[in-house]
Amino acid sequence: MPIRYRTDEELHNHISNPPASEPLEHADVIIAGSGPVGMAYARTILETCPKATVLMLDIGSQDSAVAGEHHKNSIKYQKDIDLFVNVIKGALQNVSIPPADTYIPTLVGDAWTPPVTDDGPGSHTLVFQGSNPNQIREKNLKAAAMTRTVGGMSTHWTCACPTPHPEEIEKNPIPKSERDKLYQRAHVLLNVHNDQYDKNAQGQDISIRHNVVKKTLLDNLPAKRNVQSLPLAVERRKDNPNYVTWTGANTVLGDPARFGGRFRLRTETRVTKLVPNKLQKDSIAGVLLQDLKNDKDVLATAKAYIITCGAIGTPQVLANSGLQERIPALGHYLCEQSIAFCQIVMKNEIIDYIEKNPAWQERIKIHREKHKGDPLPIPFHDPEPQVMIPYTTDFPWHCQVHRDAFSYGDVGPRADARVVVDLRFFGRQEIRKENRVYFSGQFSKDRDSWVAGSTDIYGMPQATFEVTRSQKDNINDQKMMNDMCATADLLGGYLPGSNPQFMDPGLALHITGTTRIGTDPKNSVADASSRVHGFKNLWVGGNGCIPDSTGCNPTLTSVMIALKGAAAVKELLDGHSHGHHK
Ligand code: KBG
Repeated sequence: MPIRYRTDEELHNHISNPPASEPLEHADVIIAGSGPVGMAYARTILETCPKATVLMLDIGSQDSAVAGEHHKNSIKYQKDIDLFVNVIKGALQNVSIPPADTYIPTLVGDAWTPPVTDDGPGSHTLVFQGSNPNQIREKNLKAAAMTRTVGGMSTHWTCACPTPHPEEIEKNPIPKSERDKLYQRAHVLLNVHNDQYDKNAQGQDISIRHNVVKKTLLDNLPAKRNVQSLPLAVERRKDNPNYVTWTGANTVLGDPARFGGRFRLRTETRVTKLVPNKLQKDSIAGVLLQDLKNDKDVLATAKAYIITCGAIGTPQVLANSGLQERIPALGHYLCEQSIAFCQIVMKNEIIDYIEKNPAWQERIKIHREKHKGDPLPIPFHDPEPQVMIPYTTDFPWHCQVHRDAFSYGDVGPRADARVVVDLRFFGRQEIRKENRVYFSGQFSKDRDSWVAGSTDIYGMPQATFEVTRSQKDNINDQKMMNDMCATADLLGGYLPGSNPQFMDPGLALHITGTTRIGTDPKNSVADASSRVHGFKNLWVGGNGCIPDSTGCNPTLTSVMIALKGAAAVKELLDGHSHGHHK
């Protein structure tokens, strides 16, 4: 029989007097979530507190030999980037799916069909497991999704790590001088480079396509657009420069063996709820986990608790811990980026330029000797373009002109993939309190079931979005779309099926604000060190901590914020004598 804790009383009693048959798990620090942010916390704490122990929990399984590695490091995907689209599709689980229209007018005979009621339109929709009856379609972030695996989204992310423009970071409470140092460290932990597609040590161009796309944009756009290589968490392999090593959560942690047994990872373990201390209101006493493999509840204790389960998972754990009332900003001030997307087939003019460029003749010759009759002067293993047009005050959006395998945008047999370039432009969203995610449901009194709300397929309270774009957002989006089309026109013609379009809301997977840091507990969840307001031993981490609306990708900034948080955790541990289990 799986163990179930029925009352708060029982949870507290167990924490203070654990029965011999059910010992507590213990570590100095418990980290929920094993993405790059969780790993930045783990590494900093383990390196700066030489005796501290860390227990990391993840709801997902470990899906690669090295915990948290980027799956795109497989040669298979580096040879055929389109295949990776399927990996991402398989990894993402949607957050909020409204019930589908399940009325089938052509169903014949005596087959069961939902009863027709007088409850008005939509009354005969079925609520499937995993669908959310409360979700209003018009306010949904339809494509918002989670990746539940060790390493989280870092197992398939694009690795783009631009530094935000000052307008994209004006609400961040960490002083600029301190931020600059933290960013430097974040660059190191994520192994960020912006030259891995430009020139090698011998001064030769690494990628023909990258260099030609970058040159075309530099030649045709005004200097103030600041066209440059996209900073990426990636490094070209020394043993074979045709391939690269993409950063995953493992890169951020480094080899865990160097910490001896001080770092433990528990997989397929749900962080159900934090248990606040009954007497000391500013302290967490323990955390209730569920081992998903056997459905058993487990209690764990630590000196510090860090929740880094993503911008939806983190507020979900806090809400399920009954903390919503104590943290009114939880889930609010949500921002997500719009995406304008298209793919182009490069112009003849550009292909002619490649054909005639003296610097590339040798490579083209070798390629054509091997592949007689290939009309394209581009070797098959030529790396993809990775170019950025950064956010500026006059063009307040972030632009990636690259080739990226995401859950969409594969080329398949439609064209030769070597001549296709993707354009993705990311627009900001005005920061408004009413844009939010909220969580429904609570345990019944005997903790056997959920009442007054539905749960997600992991048994946690269902997330529901209430997000709309303001008129200001819409006007900005329209300008951004026009800018993307003008940029695309410099490079080529639209690939049929990938004409300019806005993607489903939520697809950027860049939700921010849901656990934002700040100084005022009325409009933020945690302080500048990511310590939750009103608690001395509880931290939050991840994109939800970003208090600004950004166009650029958030991971670098989230790691930067986490590094300050980790220093505060160290301070707390230094106040205790850590390393000794209770
Ligand atoms: O192109 C990527 C982009 O770099 C990113 O960070 C976002 O999550 O997804 C895009 C693809 O949709």
